[in-house]
Amino acid sequence: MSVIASDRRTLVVGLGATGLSCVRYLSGKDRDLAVADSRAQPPGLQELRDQFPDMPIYLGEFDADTFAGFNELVVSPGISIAEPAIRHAAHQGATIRGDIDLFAEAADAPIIAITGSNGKTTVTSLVGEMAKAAGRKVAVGGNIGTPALELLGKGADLYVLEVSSFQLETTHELNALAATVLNVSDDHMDRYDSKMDYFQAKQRIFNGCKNAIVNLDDALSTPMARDNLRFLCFGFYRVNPETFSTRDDEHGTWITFGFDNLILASELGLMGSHNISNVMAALALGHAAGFPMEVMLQTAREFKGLPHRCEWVRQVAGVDYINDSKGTNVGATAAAIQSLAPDNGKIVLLAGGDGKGADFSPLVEPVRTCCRAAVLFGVDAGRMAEALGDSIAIHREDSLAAAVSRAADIAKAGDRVLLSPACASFDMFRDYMDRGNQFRQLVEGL
Ligand code: UMA
Ligand code: ADP
Repeated sequence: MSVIASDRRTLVVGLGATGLSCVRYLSGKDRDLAVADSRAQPPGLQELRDQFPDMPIYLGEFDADTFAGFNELVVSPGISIAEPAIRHAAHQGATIRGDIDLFAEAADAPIIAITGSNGKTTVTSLVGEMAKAAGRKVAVGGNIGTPALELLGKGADLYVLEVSSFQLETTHELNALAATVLNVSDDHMDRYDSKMDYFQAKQRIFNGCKNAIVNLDDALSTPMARDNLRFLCFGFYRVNPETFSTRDDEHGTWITFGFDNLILASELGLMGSHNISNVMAALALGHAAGFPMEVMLQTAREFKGLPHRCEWVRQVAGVDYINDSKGTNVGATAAAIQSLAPDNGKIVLLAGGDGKGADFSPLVEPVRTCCRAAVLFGVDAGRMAEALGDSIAIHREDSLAAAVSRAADIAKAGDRVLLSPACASFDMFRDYMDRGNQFRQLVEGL
């Protein structure tokens, strides 16, 4: 072993998809490598043993002395850097990094980066489609699914990354061509001490960025440091130069750029006002990357959205059933309710699960004005019922099946039954997709 190698002792912390991608990327680089995971049987264990039989692996509770033996920790997003063993190693002088940090250092093409409490996956997918339509060799990944490091070395001329606040905690300089914080509302409050910590993690997306895409409707999306940054803005009803916005006329609501009308909201493949905001963000990101406007607009016409996001399932007895299982925080559910409420008081909301420590009070107003009733389930149903108070009729059920059947009894023709839980699913389901799929099956069976 060379002197240089023994001087660079790197511990990859976490053996899920990210951890494995980091090991693959770092192996063969000049350093000693080991892996730790607090679980006895992490998902990537067999693959690691097959591909790297000699790699030291530390399983079970993190040990501060073991961690302090490394001078670089590459921490997976599922693990907080506030873990005592990680803090201890940092105090001993270890560098704390993450996969996005490694990616940024190695990226050989411009990066478009998207974070925010809600809309990340929709905007990331839409920008990816716009890039393809513009003839770019685009690689799309990050929090959306494929770990960023697995995008490298495949000849991409553009990277589009969805980045979570967890990933940003360990990212130093992303150096994005264009980056955005779409919006900030409470999420992951079980991981952060305060909303300020969550906000500060998201702000790191702008480190080294050239074009900041700013949501004028959410002050928390504005970069705190402005040096050498070009601003491109989006927001409702703020027609201005260098701004994607909206205006109404006799034809309906237009999306505009500067003083020009671009496309009617009714032409978009996506539904709901929150998706108009997502389309404006995608247009701004694509514009910063030089995509032709007409190509982007055609993509926005054709892009129909993703499953489990305000997805229409079926109409039964004049009632529409909508699957928004990916509505996993209060901001998402508030947006879904408001976007889908053509007539006030005609939504029967199905909500609940693990609220991740969030304050549910921002739901009170949309629920009061837009919903006929709420049917609640899951571990935080009681806390949510307490927050909603007597704003509308509230029912509690022990299972999703009972909740769907109760909602079917309550809803009248012309209503919409909306599953938008404002909570994580892990208390009752494998993940949000499992929850959405079970909802679909229950609705098919009505
Ligand atoms: N874990 C342990 N001990 C460990 C390591 C992990 O208990 O030592 C647990 C974590 O607490 C977490 C789970 O294992 O519950 C997975 O953590 P991980 O860091 O190994 O996750 P990966 O499999 O690498 O997947 C991660 C993202 N997951 C998380 O941030 C929790 C994936 O986003 C992402 O697609 C993937 O990297 C590729 O970039 C998922 C997600 O839920 C979809 N993201 C959150 C969200 O969107 O709200 C942030
Ligand atoms: P993310 O990847 O950030 O979770 P998604 O695009 O998957 O975002 O959308 C998840 C949910 O968030 C949607 O089902 C919808 O309820 C809500 N949502 C989407 N876009 C927005 C937005 N711009 N503002 C508020 N809520 C949104």
